[in-house]
Formats: sequence, structure tokens, C-alpha cells
Amino acid sequence: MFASTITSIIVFATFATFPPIIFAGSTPTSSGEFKCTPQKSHTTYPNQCRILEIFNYLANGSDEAFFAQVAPDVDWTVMGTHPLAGEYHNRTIFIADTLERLANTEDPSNPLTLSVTNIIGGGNEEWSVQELHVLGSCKNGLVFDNRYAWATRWNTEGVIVQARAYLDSALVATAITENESVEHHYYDQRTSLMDGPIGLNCVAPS
Ligand SMILES: *[C@@H]1O[C@H](CO)[C@@H](O)[C@H](O)[C@H]1NC(C)=O
Ligand SMILES: *[C@@H]1O[C@H](CO)[C@@H](O)[C@H](O)[C@H]1NC(C)=O
Ligand SMILES: CC(=O)N[C@H]1CO[C@H](CO)[C@@H](O)[C@@H]1O
Repeated sequence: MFASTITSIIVFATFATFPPIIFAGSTPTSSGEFKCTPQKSHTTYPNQCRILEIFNYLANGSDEAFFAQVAPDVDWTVMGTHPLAGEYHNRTIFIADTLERLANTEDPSNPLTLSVTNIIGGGNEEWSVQELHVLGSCKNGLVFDNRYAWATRWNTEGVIVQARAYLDSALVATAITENESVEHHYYDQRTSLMDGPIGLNCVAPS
């Protein structure tokens, strides 16, 4: 009884402290930050100001608010040739296998930040493209300065139902290969899995 209470506290503390959030808050005024032009008329899909608001949740540590706008059975493909690449069909698994795996390689004293540099489309277009800048350091000091382009398909409720994420594969592969703890757990439930340099060393979360 006593021991199990201690265990619960330790488990809770572990999850509550790392990774606390996927991206640490970035300075909203940093140069290159996207500014949307407000649109007054109603659009079928989220307009650029709404898309910016949704992505700013991810940028400022409000992960739950961001992922509330992603369908639980989202079809999310991470493009490229690196250990995180593949097609995911489940929001929980996508988060654990890509964003949290990467966050696990970061140096907590210089965590990864995300900022939105451009948004293309949206409004009456079903698809939009978000150009993102992710910056921070990995545990071994590797500067993680990556540019992402996420092509997203929205439904009429303003929820992302499909995405194709393009990024610098070589940098992601280096970050994972050089910094991932062998004890870091994630799922392995992708289709069209692309083997990375460290192969399929997946362990189901306990
Ligand atoms: C994060 O961004 C959202 C959307 O722009 C905003 O509503 C929210 O207040 C921000 N939260 C923090 C903690 O900055
Ligand atoms: C996603 O995977 C998690 C973990 O296996 C599971 O609990 C959840 O029900 C799945 N969600 C969907 C929409 O399939
Ligand atoms: C080169 C380097 O510092 N690698 C580290 C990356 O992170 C793992 C997990 O914390 C360490 O074991 C490595 O030493």
C-alpha cells in the first residue's frame, strides 16, 4: 500500500516533469512570425487567422488545445527517410511516436520551440500548408534548427483529418540516433513504415 503510493507519485512526477510540453513557448514577436489578415466573411474551413490561433496553441505549450483540433483517427504521414517517418492512423500514437520521441532528445535547458512562419490556403480551401520553424538543442549539443511544412486537410468543424509533414530528415535522424535513450518507450503502429538508421527498436509503452 505504502510502496504503491510512492510508485504512483514517482510515475506521476516523471510524466508531469518530462516532457512537460512538446514545444516550449517561443517569443511571439520573433522575426519571421506569420501575421494573418483578418477575414470577415464566413468560410467553409478555418481561415488563416483561425489556423494561426490553432498552431499557436502548439507553439505556446497548450498541446491539449492544439490536439483538440486534430481528429482522433487522423491520417498523418511523416515524410522522409528517418526513424519517425511513416503513416499514422491514431492521434495518440502519432504524438508518442513522433513529437514526444523528438522532445525526448532535447536538452531541457534549450528546449525545442516552434513558430509559424507562413500559412498558405485555408478559408474556403480544404487544404492548407503551415510552414513552421523548430529550434532548440539536443542533449549532445546538436543544434536542432529544422523547417517543417505541414500540409493539412480540414473538415468543416475546423478539425485536421489528414496531414503530410515534410521536414529535414537528416537532422531528425541524427537527433534520434545520437540522443534517444534506449529506455524511451513508444508505440510501433505505423503503416508504410520507413526504417531509420536505428531500425525497429520499438517497445510498447507499459
Ligand atoms: C496560447 O495561444 C492561444 C491561441 O493563440 C491563446 O489563446 C492562449 O492564451 C495562449 N496560451 C498561453 C499560455 O500563452
Ligand atoms: C489510439 O491508440 C490508443 C493507444 O493504443 C487507443 O487507446 C485509442 O483507442 C486509439 N484511438 C483510435 C481513434 O483508434
Ligand atoms: C552524444 C550524446 O550526448 N548522446 C546522449 C544522447 O542522449 C542519450 C540519452 O539520454 C545519452 O545516453 C547519450 O549519451
